[in-house]
Amino acid sequence: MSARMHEELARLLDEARLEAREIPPLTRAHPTLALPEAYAIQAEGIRLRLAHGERVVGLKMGLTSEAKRRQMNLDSPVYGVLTDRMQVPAGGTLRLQGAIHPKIEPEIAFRTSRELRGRITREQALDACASVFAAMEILDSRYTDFKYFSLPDVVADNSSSSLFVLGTTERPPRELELPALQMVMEVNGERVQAARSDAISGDPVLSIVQLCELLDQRGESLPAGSIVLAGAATAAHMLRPGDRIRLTVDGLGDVSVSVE
Ligand code: OOG
Repeated sequence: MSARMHEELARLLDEARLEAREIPPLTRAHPTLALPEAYAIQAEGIRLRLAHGERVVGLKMGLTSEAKRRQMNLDSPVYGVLTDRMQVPAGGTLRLQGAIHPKIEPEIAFRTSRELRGRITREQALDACASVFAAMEILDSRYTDFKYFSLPDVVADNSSSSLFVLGTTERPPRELELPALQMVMEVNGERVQAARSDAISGDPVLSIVQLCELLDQRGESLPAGSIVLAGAATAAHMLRPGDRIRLTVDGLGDVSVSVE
């Protein structure tokens, strides 16, 4: 597939996002689309957003839990890119208008304080993380019904990234027992999803180790100062207007958003 085709497919996805319109998965018309090409389309899509004044602030991992892999029927972790315009303030409001079929997921996020590259250990990842937060990611897929897509489709679509919210409690990761944090997500006061944080990659910090390996395959590193979403601990929950969603994580307080 030519660089020109990467650009064309990235534009198709970006227009679908901006117009809140579904399109068929790319692999319908391009059944041989491979993962490296899908990451090239994703990178092209990010370039389009940067051209509109957005700034990269970090990366998200996806499909790092068994619950999510089962929900989406996809089998290996993927990453996507986060920009400043995707961040919703804690306690803020998100508008469903402009979204296609948004869902929300409970996550753990990190902020790095130094660059990470290639094969790293859990200890090296921890050394490079200044803080850990409770977080929620709002996914939206540009594909029909948020279904029937393959791994290359979802990667090309920036791994279904849409918005994210970080909690206001920030802790050094070594102060917590990272794989043993209870996470509870409530909608309008009713508990809808709960899991222990080891649902995420066995230990959320291992999502950073996996992310560095995926980036390395593309000759890239994880820059200092990145926000990293470690991936959802549970299946995603569909959003409806009027919902108030609150995630509580042991030692990391709570974070909420309202839907309008
Ligand atoms: C793919 C992205 C999944 C996660 O945290 O597992 C994801 C999808 O579900 O559309 O972000």
